[in-house]
Amino acid sequence: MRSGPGESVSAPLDGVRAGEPRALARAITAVESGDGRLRSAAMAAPWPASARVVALTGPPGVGKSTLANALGRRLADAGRAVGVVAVDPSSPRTGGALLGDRARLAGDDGRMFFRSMAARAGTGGLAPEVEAVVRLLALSGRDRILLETVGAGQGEHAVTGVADVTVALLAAGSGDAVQAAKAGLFEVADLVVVNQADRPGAETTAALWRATRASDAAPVLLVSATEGTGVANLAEAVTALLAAKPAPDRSGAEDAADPLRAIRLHHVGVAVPDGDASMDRWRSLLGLEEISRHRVDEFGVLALFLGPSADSDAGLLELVQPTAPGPVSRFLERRGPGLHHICFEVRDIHAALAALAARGARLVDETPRRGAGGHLVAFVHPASAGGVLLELKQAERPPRR
Ligand SMILES: Nc1nc2c(ncn2[C@@H]2O[C@H](COP(=O)(O)OP(=O)(O)OP(=O)(O)O)[C@@H](O)[C@H]2O)c(=O)[nH]1
Ligand SMILES: [Mg+2]
Repeated sequence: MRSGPGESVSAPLDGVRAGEPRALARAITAVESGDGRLRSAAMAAPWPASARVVALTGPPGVGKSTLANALGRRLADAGRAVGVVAVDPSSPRTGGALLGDRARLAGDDGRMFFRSMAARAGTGGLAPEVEAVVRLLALSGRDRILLETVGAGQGEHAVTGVADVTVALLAAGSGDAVQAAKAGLFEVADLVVVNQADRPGAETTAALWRATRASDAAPVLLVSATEGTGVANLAEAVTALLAAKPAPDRSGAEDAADPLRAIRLHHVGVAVPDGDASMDRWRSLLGLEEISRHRVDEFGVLALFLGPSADSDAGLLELVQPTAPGPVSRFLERRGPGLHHICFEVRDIHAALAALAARGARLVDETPRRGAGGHLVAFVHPASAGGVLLELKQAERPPRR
């Protein structure tokens, strides 16, 4: 934050914009390893209108990487500049498949840029790094970006916020997968692919899928990623969908120009000596429910979040109880229980901190820390905010408009 006026950020983006594969690879590595400034710069850059994103998602080992490779080559043959990013599940796996993938598929052979990246667990959505890497690929001139993610539970809807078209994969012969898939991503898929169609059971799996779904179900295609059958059909179907669907609004330019524009009150924090006792009081007073509770050792507190109901997007009340000596226990000693801080959610906490620093605000945290629930947070000193301790929290994903 105290370094010069951003040469270190714009220079790597210049290389990316020039389409240099090595500059792109370096920028991805930097973003992947937590370079928040570069990530912000990538997110702030205008999205090239011709770039479209196709998500390939499905259970581990179903053939997503193999299909991304086959589909990518098909699109490259049709004259597209293709980039593939494969998001590895964050749990380390044994057996070498993952490393094999990385080695076999990484790099740029002149026709297609392929890169896998690790994504950390527990974000409940697509990691912000992934979105930034997609943007880097777009900035580098790739106009068809294939995004491989493991669809396994909640975060999967997040992919549909980034992708123009979402393709969900099932393995041939996996009737169980059809059942499991019904509740998840397949609800939002534009296309369903039964992969490994060279194996027995593909037709049965496709029939099962059709039978479990209403008439407006996503069309199902049979594909063998290894043998290449059905890949041309898939490329055609994807291309037709891209032509038919309007691109999502990725401009973000206004918000990017001012990262404090789209802030939203997330919660009000109240310091209390005993969270549970205090919660009982708020329950009977306003009928608030417990939404979540987190022990945050970094801050020496237990945080209880209360709100009208779990699915409400109303602002929350946070009861902060000290579990160890620290700022909150000192606050209680000095002032007793009461209003402790207010927290705003921001779409890019690094950019928001930079903007606040540029406005002369006194930051308690110059770089974000992990707060309740593992979210990135940072505090601004009350001296800069009318006597109120101000918390910023990274939004899980950009607010919809
Ligand atoms: N027989 C057959 N095997 C396939 C097909 N597609 C992929 N495979 C094989 O299945 C294995 C896993 O393929 P990947 O493409 O790595 O699967 P993935 O979904 O990317 O796996 P993760 O990224 O680990 O979740 C590899 O050994 C592939 O060769 C297919 O269409 N038919
Ligand atoms: Mg893979």
